[in-house]
Amino acid sequence: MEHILLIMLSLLRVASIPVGGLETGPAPSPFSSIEKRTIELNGHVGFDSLPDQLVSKSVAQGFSFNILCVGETGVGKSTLMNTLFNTTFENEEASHYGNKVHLHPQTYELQESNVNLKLTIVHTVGFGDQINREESFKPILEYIDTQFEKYLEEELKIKRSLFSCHDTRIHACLYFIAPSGHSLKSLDLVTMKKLDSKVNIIPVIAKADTVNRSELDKLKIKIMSELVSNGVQIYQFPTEDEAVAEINSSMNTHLPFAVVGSVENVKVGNKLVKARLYPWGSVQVENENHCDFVKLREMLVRVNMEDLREQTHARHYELYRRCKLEEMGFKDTDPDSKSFSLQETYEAKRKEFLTDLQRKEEEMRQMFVNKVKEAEAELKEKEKELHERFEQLKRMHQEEKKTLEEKRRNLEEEMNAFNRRKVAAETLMGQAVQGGSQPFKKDKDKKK
Ligand SMILES: Nc1nc2c(ncn2[C@@H]2O[C@H](COP(=O)(O)OP(=O)(O)OP(=O)(O)O)[C@@H](O)[C@H]2O)c(=O)[nH]1
Ligand SMILES: [Mg+2]
Repeated sequence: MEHILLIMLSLLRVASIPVGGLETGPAPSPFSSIEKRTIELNGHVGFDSLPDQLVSKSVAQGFSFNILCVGETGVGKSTLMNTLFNTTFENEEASHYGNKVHLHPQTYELQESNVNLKLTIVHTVGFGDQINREESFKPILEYIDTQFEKYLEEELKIKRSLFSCHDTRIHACLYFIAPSGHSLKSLDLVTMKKLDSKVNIIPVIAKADTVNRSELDKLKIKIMSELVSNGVQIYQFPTEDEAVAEINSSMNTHLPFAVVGSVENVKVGNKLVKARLYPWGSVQVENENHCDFVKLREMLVRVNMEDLREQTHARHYELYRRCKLEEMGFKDTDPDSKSFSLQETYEAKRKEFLTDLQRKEEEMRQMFVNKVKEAEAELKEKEKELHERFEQLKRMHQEEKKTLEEKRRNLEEEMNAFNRRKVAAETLMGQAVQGGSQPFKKDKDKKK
């Protein structure tokens, strides 16, 4: 809640910045009612260089592109990335014994001609290795959302640096389908279904050299029909732009691309080519009769890289941002269809937050009082028990005292009786002594 309020506060501040505000969807322009007229220029002014200015500015800024590789352990993700960018990225083989899926991002600075590209490759590690795979998609979804969240936070800052900050949002998700089997596994379907509203999914059949031509054709058809029947939206190469419409619409029919990866250079004829060598021949990665690797590279890197970046921002990020802001209580219009007031929403949220805080405080106080009462009752109970015990001991003690008292009295009486007998005996003895020694002697003998 506090977090939401903070974001709202920064949004409020951001909303007051008149120039270069949020990159939101189309807002009603204050100039829309102004009548526009077309007039002829009498000579060259120079604003036709605007596209060139944009190009040189973009080139100077550099570009970022982020690829997410989702696929089972050992399906060929790292090899394909190395083949695609014609280099050797740092790769570590994943273990099959991880207890959950995690994501491993790595960023590289690449340069081609004078264009700098900050490339981030994110691999899923341990995907498909667990016995229970129900939760396998979650870490992937969380990773994608975290990148959107980071961008949104940057957007909501007072001092924003959207151009210079590293945009880590995923632009393309290469989903590696294992070539074994007759169609998609349920793990593939569930994962793609969960990801399709978050990222541009390009499905690829990995290690396509392990399937023969007719089986591969059947597999492609089966995969596509399963994706359609399960309502999974994969990325479609755009056909609006005339310059690429033809190639893109033709490539859409080749999906999912059946790819082969290799970093091995093999001599074929008198040329060195990337290929996989087998005892019966070689599979050339860049030979379109052998696999669709070239089609994938053309579509992903050469033709549609910018569209993938744009779609990520305009479609997937926009959806994330809209849901997030709505979740926080923002609307474009209020229930009476009046335009939305940021100040009012902020006040309403603040009030809601304070009421919530008060309620929680009251709950905690009540809880504390109850706890104290409980402890008090417990103590009272203990005290009562102790008191009863004390009374019992006291009674026992009194009874014992009484018994002892009685015994003492009896003993005293016995002692008195004894003393009396002793005195009587002594008296008798005295009289006997006085009465004569003979009888006394006789008595003495008798006594003996
Ligand atoms: N037949 C065939 N083997 C391939 C292909 N691509 C990769 N391999 C082999 O498959 C094995 C695993 O390849 P990696 O690229 O390491 O697979 P990965 O998906 O990155 O594996 P982890 O990162 O450990 O999940 C290696 O022995 C590769 O040589 C391919 O297109 N065809
Ligand atoms: Mg790997």
